[in-house]
Amino acid sequence: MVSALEQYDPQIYELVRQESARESAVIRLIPSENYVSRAVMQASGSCLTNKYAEGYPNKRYYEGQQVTDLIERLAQERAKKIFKADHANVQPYSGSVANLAAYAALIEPGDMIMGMSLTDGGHLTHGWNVSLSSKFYKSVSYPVNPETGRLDYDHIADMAKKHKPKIIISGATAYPREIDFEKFGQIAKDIGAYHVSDIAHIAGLVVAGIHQSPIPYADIVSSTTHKTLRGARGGMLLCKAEHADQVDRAVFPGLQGGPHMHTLTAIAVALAEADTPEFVAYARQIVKNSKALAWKLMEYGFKLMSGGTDNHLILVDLRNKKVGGKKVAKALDRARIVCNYNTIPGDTAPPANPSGLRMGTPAITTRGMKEPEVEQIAGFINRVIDNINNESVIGEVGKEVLLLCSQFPVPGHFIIPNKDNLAALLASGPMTPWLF
Ligand code: DSN
Repeated sequence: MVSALEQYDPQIYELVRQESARESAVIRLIPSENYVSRAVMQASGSCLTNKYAEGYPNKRYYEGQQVTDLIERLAQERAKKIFKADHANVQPYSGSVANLAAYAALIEPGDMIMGMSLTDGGHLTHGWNVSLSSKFYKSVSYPVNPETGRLDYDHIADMAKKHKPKIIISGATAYPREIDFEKFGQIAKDIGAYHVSDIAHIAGLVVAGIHQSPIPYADIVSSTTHKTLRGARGGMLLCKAEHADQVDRAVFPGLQGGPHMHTLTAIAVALAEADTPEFVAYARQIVKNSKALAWKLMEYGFKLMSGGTDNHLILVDLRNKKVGGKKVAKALDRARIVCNYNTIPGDTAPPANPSGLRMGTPAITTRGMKEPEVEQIAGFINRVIDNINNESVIGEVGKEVLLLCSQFPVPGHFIIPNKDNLAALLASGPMTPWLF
């Protein structure tokens, strides 16, 4: 595949090569990113990209589905097995579409939904005001407790009784603590609402039994397939048998046309990978690494939202460091440490330059890094922030990051910093670590 790409489109080939090198030569701390296996990549780049398969197995609108039906059934069965769900729809193009399909399956436009505030850690599609989810539906957002940084279930219950939403959404994109899905289920039940749970971030931890599963307590569970779950990028819906037809109709023909069969095929591969003891060990290590990162950063004087983490991510409050999140994220990027700036609960700074940094450990765990490497990374982060205006220190940290990366190859990538190219890499400028 690579040589064909090189032959027919050398420009794009070179850019793919550079991205591969970049991914190998940085510490990837964006909690929603990961590295898929070579098998997942191979399935994603396969001939399944050629096939239209509108509909569902045995109910398609195009012929030639002898193979696609088998693949989709496998993906469905694998998803049902690892999540212990009655029904799985593996067609959503993304988590955002999956969330909209979950709402469309259960309520009518104009009804009310209630999800976590985006600035406190929710997602755009949980009813945030710039998202279509707040235009199709009325929406109200619940905050985290500003003192503890944690979900306040009594307050959420009070809000539910006051606003009477038709759907209560649990789940987050920047919440470092375990979510009590049973409580959410009860809050929804008490007001006769549906409970939709979005486990996009923590799906891999749920599969591994490290985070409580919402399956027994939610009407529909929505997820992405790529974050901790480590598959190709896509979405998925899991639900009780009673909602299966509505869910399927909401995805197709409600919101989508033909599923992206190459992605669906790659997701099937990842679901099999997730059904192994190695995956459980990986998921456990994600949390150990996240806790190690939290503790070490706190030792360096960093303030963490909620004072720590139970899952794969941490949210750093930079206000005591007197520097904005954007400046820090960009300096860390120059030191080859990639994370994202993020709002923190109660942030008075604008979302384009908020007071927080979000960091997570799925990708470095996939590379095989453990607590000693995480402590080293925390040291790098501390040095960069202490020397935020000193490009020479930032460059030095970048070189040390590269040395660390050279010991932990990225699965599925054809370029890594290694003993043959490391000297040349270290000699290259701090801003161009991947141009080799
Ligand atoms: N964009 C994802 C994240 O980074 O958390 C959420 O969809």
